[in-house]
Amino acid sequence: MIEIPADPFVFRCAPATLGLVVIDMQRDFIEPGGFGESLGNDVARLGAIVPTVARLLAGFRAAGLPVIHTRECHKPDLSDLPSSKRDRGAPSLRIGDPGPMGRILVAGEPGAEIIPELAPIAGEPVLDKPGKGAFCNTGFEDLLTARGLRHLILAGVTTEVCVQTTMREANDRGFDCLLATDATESYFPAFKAATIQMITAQGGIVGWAAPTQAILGALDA
Ligand code: TIU
Repeated sequence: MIEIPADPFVFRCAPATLGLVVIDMQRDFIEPGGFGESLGNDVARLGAIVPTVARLLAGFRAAGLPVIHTRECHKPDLSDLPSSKRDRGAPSLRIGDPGPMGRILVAGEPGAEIIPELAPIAGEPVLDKPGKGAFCNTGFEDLLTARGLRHLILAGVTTEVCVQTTMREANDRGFDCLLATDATESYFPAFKAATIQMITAQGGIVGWAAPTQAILGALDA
């Protein structure tokens, strides 16, 4: 049994049902010149968690536990991009436009790739998702179920957008989820803090939260 000291109480599961989901650690969000910056964000904050996400990944790999990566991106013909998502607001670049790292958030373009420091290894699924959450128009639930996974550790960016949306979607589908608090980040510090609070409030209404060291310590034990 794996027991992770967590907020609001211990997160307990059998190793066979536990997986790590790393959300959208893509160049478009983390490196200058990509989608995140085009939305007016300071992307430097997100790069700071890369070593911590790498430690979490290494711990799961060393324990022989499954890792799943996601990427927010769209088909080159943009047939999976609702106009509501493309046309929102007045960004300097829209999804599908040519940018410094290829077409913004389009599958196969350099900007849509996971940053090299956190590259998936052989056997780790990489799920392309057109939404903020990982369950919208993907086979994510089937992928998890086929592997017998019921307990998920979530990491990645951004905390209140794709990570929180995925965590809420998973929670509603019966998965127990724990957010790795130092392996996730937001362009807005207050939003990250609020997300952790709203997830763990009310007895863990959405799930659990714990730092990477607590997770790795439980995997080692
Ligand atoms: N991956 C993800 O969170 N997509 C976003 O667009 N996040 C923002 O915070 N903009």
